Amino acid sequence: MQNNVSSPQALKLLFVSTPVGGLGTGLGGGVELSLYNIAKEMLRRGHTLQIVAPTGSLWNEFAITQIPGNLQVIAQSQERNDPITMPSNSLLANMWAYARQVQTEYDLIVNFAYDWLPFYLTPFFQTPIAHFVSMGSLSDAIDQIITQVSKSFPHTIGFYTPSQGATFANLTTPCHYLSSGLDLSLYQFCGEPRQQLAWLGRISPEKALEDAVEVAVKTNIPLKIMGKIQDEKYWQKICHDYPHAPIEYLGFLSTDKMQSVVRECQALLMTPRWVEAFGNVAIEALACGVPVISYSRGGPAEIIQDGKTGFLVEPDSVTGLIDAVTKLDTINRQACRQQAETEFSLEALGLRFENWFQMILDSRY
Ligand code: HBI
Repeated sequence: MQNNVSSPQALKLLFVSTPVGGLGTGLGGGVELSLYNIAKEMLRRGHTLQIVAPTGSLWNEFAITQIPGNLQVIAQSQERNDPITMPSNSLLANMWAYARQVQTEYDLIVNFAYDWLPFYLTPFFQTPIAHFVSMGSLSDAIDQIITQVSKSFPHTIGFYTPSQGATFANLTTPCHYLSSGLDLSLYQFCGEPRQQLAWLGRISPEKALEDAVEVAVKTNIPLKIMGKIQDEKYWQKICHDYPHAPIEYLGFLSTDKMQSVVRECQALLMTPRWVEAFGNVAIEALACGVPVISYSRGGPAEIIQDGKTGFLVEPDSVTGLIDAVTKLDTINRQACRQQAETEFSLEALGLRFENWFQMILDSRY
């Protein structure tokens, strides 16, 4: 008997990763964490999964097909109307050539790359492709191809947040907002912080680490910095400009080591110069009971409950950040952990992705 509600049957999923770095190197930023958590939750829910990722990927919990080739230039470093560039022996092209070869073994392919090619290839594939878009609009050529795919393949475009989706001006068809989620058991609550602040993320100009360093200088509160140095010159400039800042760079740490530092901080500072698509680091902090002080821009503005689990500050205002730091004792750290449990559990994330995947498969016929 045909049941009229499409119960989510077990899917054979192929995840194709970002071409900017191996999984586990930190070069993929928030989308690495998202891919990890979604993969873990899909397996827990009984689906089967293969990941295609660059050679040099470090994860060992999943079946990963490692593909060689030259990394793609990061999209943030390009100008909006730059042409699409492809290096010789393109890793991105090699990953998608592999995906094409094996596509019939899968019910659905999920693209995690913020690159023109996978969108362009969509009509040439028999197996449907779900595109998880991990940043806001950055490039005219990528905007155009995303709009084209969203028209021809309804439901196949997914974002973290509505504010991220809104940066793509001409998107008309229904898009999906998947938010994010974490394995909360990896994050331990701390009720009594030390006198220190945290900053987490790829060290790259769009993250405006210099503003957080300025807060450390002006408040003389030590700042613990963690994340991959993506732009070495940018990092050296910050060190040169603020020689006496009370900052400590701890490197790109494992989740366990990172949370053991963050949980003891009074707050996480987020200083996005761009429209942050989500801000996975915000929910990592909340999971430890750490309030988040962020510019009111993009994903963080949809995550933080102003005055309750952190503070939203006028964008690019360092004095606004400093004012918020002085108000931290009004925040109940339990409320921060509670919000992570209510809104950002892995179960909630898995259900959102499962529904999205089912919607794509159901809308094919
Ligand atoms: N740039 N070209 C390109 N492709 C990506 O997949 C990509 C990127 N820059 C950053 C990035 N992915 C991730 O760090 C963010 O999506 C989180």
